[in-house]
Amino acid sequence: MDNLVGFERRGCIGIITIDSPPVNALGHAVRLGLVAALEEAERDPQVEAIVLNSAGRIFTAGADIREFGKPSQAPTLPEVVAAFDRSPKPIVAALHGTAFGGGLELPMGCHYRVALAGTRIGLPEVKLGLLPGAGGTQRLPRLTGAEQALDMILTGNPVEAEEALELGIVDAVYPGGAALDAALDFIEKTGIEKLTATPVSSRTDRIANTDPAVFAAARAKLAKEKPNLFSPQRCVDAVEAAVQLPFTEGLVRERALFQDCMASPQRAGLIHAFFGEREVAKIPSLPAGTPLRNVEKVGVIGAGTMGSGIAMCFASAGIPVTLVDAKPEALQAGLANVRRTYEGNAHKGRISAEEAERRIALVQPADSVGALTDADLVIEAVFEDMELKKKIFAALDKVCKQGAILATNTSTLDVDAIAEATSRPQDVCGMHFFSPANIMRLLENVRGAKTSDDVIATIMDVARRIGKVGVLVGVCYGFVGNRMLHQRGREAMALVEEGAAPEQVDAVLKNFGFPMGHFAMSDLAGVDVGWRIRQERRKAGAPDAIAPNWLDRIAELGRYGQKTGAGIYRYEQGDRTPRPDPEVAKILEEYRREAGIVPRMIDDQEILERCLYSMINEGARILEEGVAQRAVDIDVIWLHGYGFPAYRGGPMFWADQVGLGKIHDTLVALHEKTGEPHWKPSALLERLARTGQTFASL
Ligand code: 3H9
Repeated sequence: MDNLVGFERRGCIGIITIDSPPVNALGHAVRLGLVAALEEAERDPQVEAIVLNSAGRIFTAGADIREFGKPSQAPTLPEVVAAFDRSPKPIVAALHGTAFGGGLELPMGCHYRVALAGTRIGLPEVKLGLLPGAGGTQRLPRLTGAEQALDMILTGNPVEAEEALELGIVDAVYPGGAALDAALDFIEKTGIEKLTATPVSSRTDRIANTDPAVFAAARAKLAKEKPNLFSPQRCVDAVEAAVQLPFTEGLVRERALFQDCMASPQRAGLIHAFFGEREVAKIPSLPAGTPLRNVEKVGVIGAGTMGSGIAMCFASAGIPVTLVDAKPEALQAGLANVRRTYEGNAHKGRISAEEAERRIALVQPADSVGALTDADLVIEAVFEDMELKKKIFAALDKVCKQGAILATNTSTLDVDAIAEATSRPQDVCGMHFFSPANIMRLLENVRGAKTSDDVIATIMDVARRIGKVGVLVGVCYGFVGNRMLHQRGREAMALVEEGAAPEQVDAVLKNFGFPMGHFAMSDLAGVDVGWRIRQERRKAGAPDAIAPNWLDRIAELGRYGQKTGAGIYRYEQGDRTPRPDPEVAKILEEYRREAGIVPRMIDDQEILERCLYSMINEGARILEEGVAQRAVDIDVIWLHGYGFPAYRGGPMFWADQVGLGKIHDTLVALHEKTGEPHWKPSALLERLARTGQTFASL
C-alpha cells in the first residue's frame, strides 16, 4: 500500500510521487499515501518546497471510479486536496500526459502547476453524471474565471497545456523531457525563496466581477440542448456558488450538489457506459496471447458513401487505403467525398490544411480488385446483393495474398455464406460500420463460423487503431444492433397502423432521451433503403419477409426522406427539421380504412413499452444464442450506434433498472392479448425474471 505514493528529498525539495498503474487513480490507498507523504515533507525541516509528481504516462485520471457507490473512506479526496491547499510549504504540481477530474483538482490544491506541452487538462466528471467534487468547481473559476470554467466543466472536454497556460490554469509549460525536471527547473528559475504558499482558494481576482448573465445563459443553453440531464444543471449551481459564496461555504455547496449527482440513476448509467466501452474490447473466448496479423495496407471495395467513409477511417489513422470501384463515376464521386470531407475539416480548423492533404493522398483509387494483391485487410462495401458479394469474395480469394483478412460490411447478409465463396473462410469476417462511417464510433465486428482467433484479435485491434468502439458479435440477420432495431421498428410501424401518429411515437422516444425519433431516423437514412431491402426479401420469398405496409406507400410516392424533401415528414428547403405532414396523415387514414383498421387513441406509456420491451426481449434472445457475448456488449452497441441515451446505460442496463419481472409480465400480457409469437418472453428473460436476477448478473 505504502509504495503507491513515494517520498524523497533532493536538497531542499521534497518530491511526492504517485505510482499507481495503470492511470494513477486516486483510490483510498493513494489518498492515504498522499497525506502521509505530505506530512513527511512538512515535518522535514530541510524541505523548503514540494513537488507533486507521478509515474507513468498519465499524471492522474482522477478519483478511482470503481470506488463510487461504496461508502467513502477517509481521507476523502476533498480532505486530501484541502491538506495540500493549506500546506505552509509551497507545492508545485508536475503535470504530464493527462490530468483529469480529481487529477486536476489535486494540482489546483497546490500552489503552482507546471505542465509538459500536450498535457491534457480537464474536468470530465459531467460525462460520468457528476460534477467536480473535490473543489474543482470552486478553484477552477478562481484560476480562469467563471465563464471559461463553466465551459470546461459543462463540456467535460480537456484543454492542452499551452491553452491552459493562456487560461491561467497552469503557470508554465515545458516542451518536453520529464515533468519532474520541468518542476525542478521552474523552482530554480523562479528562485525557491520567491515561491509562496498562496493557495488558489484565497484568490478572488478572477471571479470578482462575474456577470450573473453567464449563469442564466448557461442554464438556458442546457434547457435547450440537454433538458434530460441532471448533473450539468448542478455544475452551473456549483460554479455560481464559487462567485457568490466565500470559499469554504462554496465547498459545502459543491459537496451537497456532488452527493445529489452521486445518488442519481444517471450517474450509474453513465459509469456503466464508461466501463462498458472498455469491457467490450476484452474477448473472453480468445486464448491469452493470440497473435495479431499485420495490418499496414487496406483495401475498400465500393466507393459509395459507405465505402468512401470507411476509407477515411483508415486514412485518418494514417493507414494507406486503396479504394476500388469498377464504375469510374462512382470512384470519382467517392474520391470527391474524401476530398470534400477533409477540406471541410481543415476549413473548420479541426485539422491543418497539410494534414488534410496528407489524408487525401493516403486514399488511392483503383478500378479492380487486382490492385489489392498486397492489402493486409480488405473491406467490401458494395450494395446488399448476395450474388454480387460472393463474386467479389471469389475474386479476392484469387488475388489477395495469403493471410489477408477479407471482411464484408454487410448489414443483413449471411457472413458464413459469403465466406464459403472463398477457399479461406478462416480469413473471412464481417466489419459492420455505421453510417456516416467516418464519424460513427461503433463497429460491429462479426465472427463467422470459421473465422480464426487471430483474425478476431486483429479486427478488434484495428477498431482500436482507427478510434472505433469495436464490439464482437456473431452471425445472424441484422447482427445485434439492427436485429433489435428491427423489433423497435416493427412496433413503431404497428403503433402507427393502430392509430398513433408518427410524430407521437417519435416524441415518446425523444422524451426517453434518443436524439431523434424512429421515423425521423428513417427519413434521415432514406425510406427507400429499407423499402428496397423489404422488396428484395419479398422477392426472395424469405419466410419472415414483412407484408406490404404503409411505409411502402410513402416510398412508392418517391418520398424517400430528407434527401427528397419529404418522407414520413415534410422538410422545408435547407432545414432538416421534421414537420408533420397532412399528406402523410391522409395516406395513413386511407391505408387504415382499406385494411379495415379502426384507429384508437394510444397512450405514451404503451408506445414506450412496446418499442423498448420488444428490443429487450430480442436482446435476451441474442444473449441466449450467444450472438452477443455479454449484456454490456449490447448496451455499448446501442449507445454508440443508435443514440441510446448514455445516462440510461444502454437497453439491457436500463431493463435491469426497470426490473426484469415487470418487463416479463408486460410481455406475457401482450402475448396473451395479441397471440403474436414475438411477444413470448425469451427463455433467458423468463428465467432471470423468475429468479430475480439481472442481465448484469450473467
Ligand atoms: C472524479 O475525479 C471525481 C472527483 O471530482 C471528486 C471525487 C470526490 N478510476 O481508458 P483506458 C481504468 S471522477 C478507475 O483504457 P486510456 C480503465 O477502466 C473521475 N479506473 O486508458 C481501464 O481499466 P481496464 C474523473 C480507471 O489511456 C484502465 O484504467 N476522471 C479510471 O485510453 C485504462 O484506461 C475521469 O473521468 C478511473 N478514474 O485513457 C477520467 N480511469 O484496463 C476517466 C481509467 O481494466 N478516464 N481507469 O479496462 C479516462 O478518461 C481515460 O481512462 C484516460 C486514459 C484518458 C485517463
